[in-house]
Amino acid sequence: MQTLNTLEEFAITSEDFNSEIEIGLLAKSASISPKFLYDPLGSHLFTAITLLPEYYPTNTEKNIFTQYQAEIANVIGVGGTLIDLGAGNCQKAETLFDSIKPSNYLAIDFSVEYLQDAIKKLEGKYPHIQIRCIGMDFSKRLVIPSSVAPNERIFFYPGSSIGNFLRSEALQLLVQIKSQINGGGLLLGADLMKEDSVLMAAYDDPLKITAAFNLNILRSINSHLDSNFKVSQFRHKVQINHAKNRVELYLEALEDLTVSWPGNYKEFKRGELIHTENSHKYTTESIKQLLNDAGFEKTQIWTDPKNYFAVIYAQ
Ligand code: AVJ
Repeated sequence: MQTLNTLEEFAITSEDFNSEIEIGLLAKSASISPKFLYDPLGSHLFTAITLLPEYYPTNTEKNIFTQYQAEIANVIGVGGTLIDLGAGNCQKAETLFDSIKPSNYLAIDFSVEYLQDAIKKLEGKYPHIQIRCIGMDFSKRLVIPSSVAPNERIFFYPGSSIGNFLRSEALQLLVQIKSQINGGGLLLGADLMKEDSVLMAAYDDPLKITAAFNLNILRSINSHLDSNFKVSQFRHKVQINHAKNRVELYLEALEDLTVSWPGNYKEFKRGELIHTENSHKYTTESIKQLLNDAGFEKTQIWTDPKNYFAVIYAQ
């Protein structure tokens, strides 16, 4: 295996994150970036979420890929470099290997240990594909190493992870993707607006897997910052923000408490919230508009019968 993640210029350094985490915690309305959900345990908990019957995005997207596999493969073409943004366990990309026959596969994820385990399993199975991985926080800046084949690039950004970003941030990421596709395209998953009951069940599931996933961010922060968050002092809270077309995840303090870490501390009052995630929901029009604004001129869109989720190929 050739791994790129040891290249210094792309290495994730914990120092970079500590100031970002501190700024978020010390703000009047505290927040933690959702990327910190994906520590080794968090990545496993997210995979568990995708197996929940209530979490419709994964299954719905999978059904769209299955139903329109031939059509999708036809517009993408074969032999390109598949670049997987937020590859996780690489399972979604693997389902495309047979139809779009990539020559190269580059898996990128914030959770690099989890990614490396997944990559090891893939290598033996697909000896004809050059498989590489890189640990990267592309939420701020996406730069594909120049050593990656300069042929057509197919960026793969499934699952509606784009929904974690504010419109301006999403636009910035899409512009960066567009400038690096070399005549290829972007295969994107986007979650669509739907009734509250479906959203609430998906983000506040009865097995409490999503609650565990959200609360685990405190442990992830403890390991980065050497802070002393106690998971038992918080609860998972979900709000639907209709004005902003998004599901919002929070952690609510169950009592007055103080969290400290080397050099600083933060007091939380009972009921005070830490914002941990936005999950924006789109319409087929709003996602097309976003892509057009980022410079993608051509978009093709596939949805499911309930209009829960959209898969788009943008060029
Ligand atoms: C991985 C960002 C697409 O927003 O649905 C799942 C993350 N958070 N349950 C989403 C998530 C709570 C997920 N994304």
